[in-house]
Amino acid sequence: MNTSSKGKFITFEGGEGAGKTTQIKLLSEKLSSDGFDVVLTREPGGVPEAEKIRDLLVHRDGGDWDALSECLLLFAARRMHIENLIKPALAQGKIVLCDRFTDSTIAYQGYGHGFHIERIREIESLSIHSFSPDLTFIMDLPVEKGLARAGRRLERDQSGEDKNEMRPVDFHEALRQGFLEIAAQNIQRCHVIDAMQSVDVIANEVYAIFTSHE
Ligand code: T5A
Repeated sequence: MNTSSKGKFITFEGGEGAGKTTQIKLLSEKLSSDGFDVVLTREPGGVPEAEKIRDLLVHRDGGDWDALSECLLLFAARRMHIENLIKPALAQGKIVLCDRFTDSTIAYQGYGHGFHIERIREIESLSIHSFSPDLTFIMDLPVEKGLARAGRRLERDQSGEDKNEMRPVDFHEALRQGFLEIAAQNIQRCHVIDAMQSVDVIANEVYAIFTSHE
């Protein structure tokens, strides 16, 4: 838990095409116009060292990694991100908005790929001392809707990233279940958002939850 800082650490989570990127940008704009100092970042990535690891994992630049290696790489990237960007920003009283964090590792590597969750928690404890967000939005929608949205977006931007959206529907159902279980286990921190609503309705709900947490 982020207990030692003046700022606020807020994460957005969910399956493919859930609308995290859309909402994180809207919240960032709103908070900036309210006068907050906002840092927008993402995982895996956020700092140069971690962006290199993103290339390895998301673009599959250099081949495939087994489950333990993948987890170690994700937490190596996360540790650099926390130490070099997140903690310094929080110490300066900034609001850090992050697209994905440890909940994604639990959902994707744990629930999705079947790697032991207790093992992931051990690596989390060792590498980042279980540093966690103050507030998390979990964007939830039916799997087929998210994949349809992500597919349309991919056709438009041709990002070339190796997307988990290519995986079978069962994988995405397990992810969705995983995120909902994480939310149920962390009711103070996590807020499940119905991502089938319009962009504006979701943005208002997210902002209202943010202000009620201040
Ligand atoms: N990963 C990551 C792991 O396996 N383990 C980990 O620990 C971590 C941190 C990273 C990949 O790495 C994996 C998970 C991922 O596979 P990413 O960069 O986070 O990937 O990208 P994705 O999760 O694939 O994110 P997407 O960009 O696909 O989805 P978003 O950001 O949730 O959705 P967004 O905002 O881009 O929206 C998708 C489309 O839907 C539209 C948008 O305009 C866009 O076209 N849209 C809506 N349409 C209708 N109504 C709404 N309310 C809408 N909101 C958005």
